[in-house]
Amino acid sequence: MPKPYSAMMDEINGRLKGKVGDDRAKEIRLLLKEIQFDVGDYRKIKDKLRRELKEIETVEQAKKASRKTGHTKKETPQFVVIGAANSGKSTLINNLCGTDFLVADYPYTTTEPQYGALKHDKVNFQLVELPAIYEGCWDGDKSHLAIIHSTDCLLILGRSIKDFKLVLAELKKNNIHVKSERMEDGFIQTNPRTIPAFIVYDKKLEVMLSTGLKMVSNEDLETVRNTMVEVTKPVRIFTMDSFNKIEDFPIVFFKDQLTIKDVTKKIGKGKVEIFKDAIVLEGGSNGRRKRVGISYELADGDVVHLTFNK
Ligand SMILES: Nc1nc2c(ncn2[C@@H]2O[C@H](COP(=O)(O)OP(=O)(O)O)[C@@H](O)[C@H]2O)c(=O)[nH]1
Ligand SMILES: [Mg+2]
Repeated sequence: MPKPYSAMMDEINGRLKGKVGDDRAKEIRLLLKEIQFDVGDYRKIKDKLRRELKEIETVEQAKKASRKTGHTKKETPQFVVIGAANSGKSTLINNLCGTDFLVADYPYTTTEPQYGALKHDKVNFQLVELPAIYEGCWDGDKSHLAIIHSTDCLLILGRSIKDFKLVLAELKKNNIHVKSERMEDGFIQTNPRTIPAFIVYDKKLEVMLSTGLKMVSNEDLETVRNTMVEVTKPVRIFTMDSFNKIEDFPIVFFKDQLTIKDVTKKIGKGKVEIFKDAIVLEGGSNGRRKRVGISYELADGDVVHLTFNK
């Protein structure tokens, strides 16, 4: 005799309680096998379980894929902008990127992620607005959580301490930790996930938070842009031709201990094998000029000219 709907939901909720990630997926697969009927209420329950399973699989796949990549080669760090409803996410992105997202007085205006781009200090950034965060917002649908998992940085917005507490609690609940700047090696995707982040607050915020994260007022857009640079710590390397002409746009790296070898690799496949030597202008066009080898360590703003054998 099949169980009634409510009894079945109780059993399912009991069995899934406290289970997350792969464990939860495993239990759902078991449940799907065990529930033999696939009509009426059973169909509804199974569809719900199938949907959730798919969402969990999406997140887990994103996690695994990002773990495999290790060092990212990207030149455009992505900031996901998160915050409670009406915390000014769309307004901030519009102001920073010159986009035209819908800004509205009523909450939950943004139901799909929205994208914007900006360039500051010769670094490109991508901004993504996620729909408003509320308590338990990622308990069911995991697709937005997957976006957070695979992003490089977070920009956390709020108008009150309550807003921030909510966002920080939801992140914590979902095993996402925040830190004040990127990892030494770039935007490495760790497990559990630690993401560089900073906070943008409304000037009316009465007290400060002690999160260890940088905090910037939403009225000070220039500082918001500068903080995006500080958090991601770009190493901008300018190349120079044989006539001492320096390129306007740098090659941008996001890792510490960058060497001439990294730049050589970036310039082309097989270039490391034919590398001869390099001229470096330390810190820019007026910097000290020196001839260096392939393992020479570069710093932000250095100018290089590479020479190859052949
Ligand atoms: N007081 C105040 N209102 C703001 C600020 N930023 C946006 N708003 C207003 O708050 C409402 C929601 O803004 P919106 O950018 O759509 O917030 P979102 O839901 O987080 O994307 C709109 O009426 C905005 O005009 C701010 O910094 N301070
Ligand atoms: Mg919005």
